[in-house]
Amino acid sequence: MIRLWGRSTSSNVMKVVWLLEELGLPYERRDVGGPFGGTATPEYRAMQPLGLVPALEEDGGFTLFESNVILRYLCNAHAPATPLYPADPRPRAQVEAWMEFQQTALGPPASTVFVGLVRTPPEKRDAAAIAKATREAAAMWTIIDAGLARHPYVAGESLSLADLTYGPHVHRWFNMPVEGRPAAPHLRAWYDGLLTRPAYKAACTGPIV
Ligand SMILES: N[C@@H](CCC(=O)N[C@@H](CS)C(=O)NCC(=O)O)C(=O)O
Repeated sequence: MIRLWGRSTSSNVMKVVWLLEELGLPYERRDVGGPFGGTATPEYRAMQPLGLVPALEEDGGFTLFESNVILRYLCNAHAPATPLYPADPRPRAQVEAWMEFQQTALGPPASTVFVGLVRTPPEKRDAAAIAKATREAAAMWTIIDAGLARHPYVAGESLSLADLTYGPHVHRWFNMPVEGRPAAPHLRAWYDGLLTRPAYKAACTGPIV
């Protein structure tokens, strides 16, 4: 049995839930992190040393952390033929490059914007920090938009793990009260396409909290 530890409001949990739903793999999810707590115990830290979510656990004592690594593991272990993670080295590397871009380039400013606008009370917000992060996130989304002008999905011609890593963030980007959001027609069209996928809708488009 696959057990996913992590609250459903975490973008890093959402992407894993989306994959599990997309692949139709049986799993159970346990709420930990944020208001649920439960991530400071020695047992949890043995799975995720920083006490973050998600963590994956399987029968036999196997555990794993880092959401993008979990995505790759699930495909390798449970769906080795899935087009979401191509076997051919070149398309696989393209998928991995855009997954890395999500973690390192888009993730930090996107997180600052989200936490600032959604999880911070208005009187405590740092408007300058939010504005700066918004500009940085917009620049990263503009790069994704340019790619989506050339091919229908983030890493190429078909849906891949790369798309899954951006899915939770694009829902927030288009639905938070972001000031100065640039026009990104290809990004918008890609997001609208994702919204037609039941697995994406179920995993990534809940209330933004
Ligand atoms: N690089 C890690 C980042 C994990 C992370 O930052 N998770 C956040 C939620 S998105 C977290 O655990 N926040 C604290 C909490 O929920 O208690 C990953 O991708 O798994």
